[in-house]
Formats: sequence, structure tokens, C-alpha cells
Amino acid sequence: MTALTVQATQTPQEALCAKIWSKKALVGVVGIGYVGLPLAVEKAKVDFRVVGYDRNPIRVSQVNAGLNYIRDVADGDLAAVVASGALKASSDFSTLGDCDVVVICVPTPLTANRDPDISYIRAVGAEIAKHLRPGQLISLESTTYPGTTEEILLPLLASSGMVVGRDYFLAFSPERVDPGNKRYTTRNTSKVVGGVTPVCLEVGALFYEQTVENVLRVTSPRVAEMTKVFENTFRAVNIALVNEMALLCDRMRIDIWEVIDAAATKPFGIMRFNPGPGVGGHCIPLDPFYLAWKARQYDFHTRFIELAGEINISMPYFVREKVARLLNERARATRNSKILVIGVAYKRDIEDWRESPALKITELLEHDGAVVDYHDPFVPSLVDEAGHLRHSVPLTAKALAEADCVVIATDHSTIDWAFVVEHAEAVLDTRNVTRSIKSGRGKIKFL
Ligand code: SAJ
Repeated sequence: MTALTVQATQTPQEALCAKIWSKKALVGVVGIGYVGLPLAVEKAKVDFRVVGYDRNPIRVSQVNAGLNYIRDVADGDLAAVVASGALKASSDFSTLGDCDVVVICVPTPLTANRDPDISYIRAVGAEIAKHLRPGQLISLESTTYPGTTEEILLPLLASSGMVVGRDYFLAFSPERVDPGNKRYTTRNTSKVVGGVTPVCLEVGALFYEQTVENVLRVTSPRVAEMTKVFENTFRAVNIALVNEMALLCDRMRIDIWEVIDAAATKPFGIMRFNPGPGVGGHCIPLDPFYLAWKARQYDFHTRFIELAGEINISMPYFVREKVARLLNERARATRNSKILVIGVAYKRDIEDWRESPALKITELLEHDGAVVDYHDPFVPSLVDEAGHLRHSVPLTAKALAEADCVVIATDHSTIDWAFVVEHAEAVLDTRNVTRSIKSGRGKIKFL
């Protein structure tokens, strides 16, 4: 039997695996944001040809011009893979059929009623189904509730008449991108993979093993989906616990940070979480509610998730109260007071301000009649919930001195906190970043 004959009788699985092994597979990444762009660049760096798909024409033209917009991607890496032709971007979804592997990294926000909004997944699933052909792997990475891959995506793809696990392959592998994390990247953060069939699992795992050091196979997409929402729920619940401790310690006049520092010295049985002004970003405040919604279908009320959400959502209101108490000590009302909020990014050293507690704090203080400005070296400007365009003000001695209260909402490591304390009249430090500053200590109140 000649080589040609063998080639002709390759199954879709064999053909795809051969392309993945040889890095000849064309990889499509749908959604080139915080999750998709790092993944696309990682794949292109190991010589896969990659197409980044996005409805946002600005992102598409930026990528094709080799211009980076995601801090976790190295500018040079993006420029190099675009220059070599390994990576290009497109808004033309009709070419999805050309891809051997399609990775879905679209947003999974919440509706106004805090229910899951999987409209992006549905839309991309329908688009992929239109162009589906034998020998394709479809992998969903967006965080979502257990069952999405098999209950939503599979029926969409099955409408093609092709058989999953024989003609095409479907898997779920949650993204674990930790924005701003210099130690753990897409390459060295272990990857969980669940396949609709055992063959889907093997093809999915093979694909990720090309760029990720440690790939863990689990028994189903539901297990992989649940693993991710559990990870973020674990975080939301533990952050809520220390936030509740902060509320209690405030009432009992115990320094919560001294407690957290002391507890963190125990070498076992405890994990450090820090209280703060609230939780931001598109993950921790949202993902647990995907699970809470799904659980209701099983007549199950996820009390931890609901309670954690309630406490974390209450923290900006607590900060508002602390500001009022601090101003009151200076015989000032919040109304007509000038407040400078330092940091609007939802956490240190990133430019992402989505769902940032700093914006809620600003809204509440303005509601109480204060005049609020912000300074953030990572966020030169933003459009807030009310649609107002805001600009970061320079962090000058004058701006600090003119503020009746400076609220530290994000503890960026690039800010000179001693300078802030030296020139400010009064400081509310919600992140404990000024703890080591000795001079001007009397001006500082902590959470
Ligand atoms: N926060 C606290 N106290 C803490 C830790 C965090 O108040 O002790 C606040 C942060 O300031 C921030 C929010 O919580 O406002 C979320 O920050 P984060 O660092 O906990 O999470 P994200 O959203 O930046 O990234 C998370 C990570 N999830 C986990 O670590 C389990 C990341 O690994 C995920 O990939 C990411 O969600 C995601 O995309 O789901």
C-alpha cells in the first residue's frame, strides 16, 4: 500500500493531529482581548499560523500593524509574529472554515439582573457552525456555567449534520489569565481540558500541549467549566470573608491589617487575602453568578456566592461612610468637599478599570455632593457609567494639598506614596499601601 493511499484514508482526527504535531494547523482565535491576544501570540511564537478574529475593527487594524494593546503581551513578541506573518487579524468570520482549530475567547458578562449573558458564545457558535467542516477542533475558553459547551455550543455545531468526536472535535479549556501576573503566564499556567468525547479530549489536549507546560485532562467539559467557576468563586468568597472581617474590626476598633499580617505568619491552614474597597474586573465579581444561576435549575440556592457578592458589593458603600467619618473629624461635610481618588484600575499595575470599585466610590461621593477627581498613571482617561469622559489629573503637591480627602483605591507600585502622604491633608488608604510611611502618619486612616 503506497504512502498516497495512507494519506487518502486518514480520519479527520488523524489529519488534524498530524497538522497540530507539525504546527501546520491554522489556528483561529475568536476574541483578541485580555485572554485571546496572549493566546494568539503564544501559538504564533511556536510557528502556528494564527488568525485573530474580532468584531472590533480598531483591534484588528492594531494587530495587523503590530501595535500591542494588552499589557500582558510583550510589544516585541506581537510585532515579531505579525512581521513574520505568523499572526494576522480579521473581522471576516466567513474564513473560519479555513481554520483547523478555533479557540473561542469571547466575553461572558452579566445582564443588568446579574444573569449570565452568553450571547457572544451563541453568536460565535452559530458563525462557526455555518463554516464547520471535518477535521476541526473547537475549544471554548470563556468562563461560563457548567453545561454551556454541551447544552449551547454542541447543538449549534451538530446542526451541521456532522458527528462530534468523529468529524469534528469540541472541548472546553478555561482561560486562567491573571492580568498583571509576571510570574504566571499563558505558557506556565497549567491548563485544564475537558472533551465532549474521549477523542475530543485527546485532540484538545494535544493542541494545548504544543504551548502549555502542564495540561490536565478531566472527564468532561462540565468538570472543566465547573473547575473555573469554582476557582473564581473560591476567590470571591475568601475576599468577602476578609472584607466582612474588616467591617467587624472597624466596629470593634481592631486594626484589620495587623490581624491579616499576623494570621499570614501561620505556615499552614490559612491563605492570605486582603480586604479592600471592593472587587473589580470581569471575573471575580461576575463568574460566581454564572454558577448561582445554573444551580437554581437544580433547585439549589448557592448561599455562599450570594452572600459573598452582597458583602463585596457593599465595600464601596463602606468606603463612602469612612470618607464621611474622616471629613467629619475635620469638621467638613462630604457635600462640596474636594476628593482625589488615587487609582481607578480594578487592581494594582494594570490598565483595566472594568467593574472597578473606585468608580462606584466616585459615583457615591458625587451623589453626596463631593467634587471628585482621579489620578491613575495606568488609566489616562475613561468613560464612566453615566457616560462622562474623565481624565486622570496630574499627581502634584498642589492637587494633593487642595483635596479635603485623598482616597487610595488602587495600590499601583509606581506611585510615590510618601509624596502623597507628605502633601495630602487627609488620606483614606483602602489598600494598606502607606503602612510603612512614618512621617505624616496622623493624616492616614485605614480601611
Ligand atoms: N482582591 C481583593 N483582595 C484580595 C485579592 C483580590 O480585594 O486578596 C480584589 C482585587 O483588588 C480586584 C479583584 O479582587 O479588584 C479581582 O482581582 P484578582 O486578582 O483576584 O482577579 P482577576 O480578576 O484579576 O483574575 C482572576 C484570577 N482568578 C484566580 O486567581 C482564581 C485569574 O487567575 C483568572 O484567570 C481571572 O480571574 C479570570 O480571567 O477569570
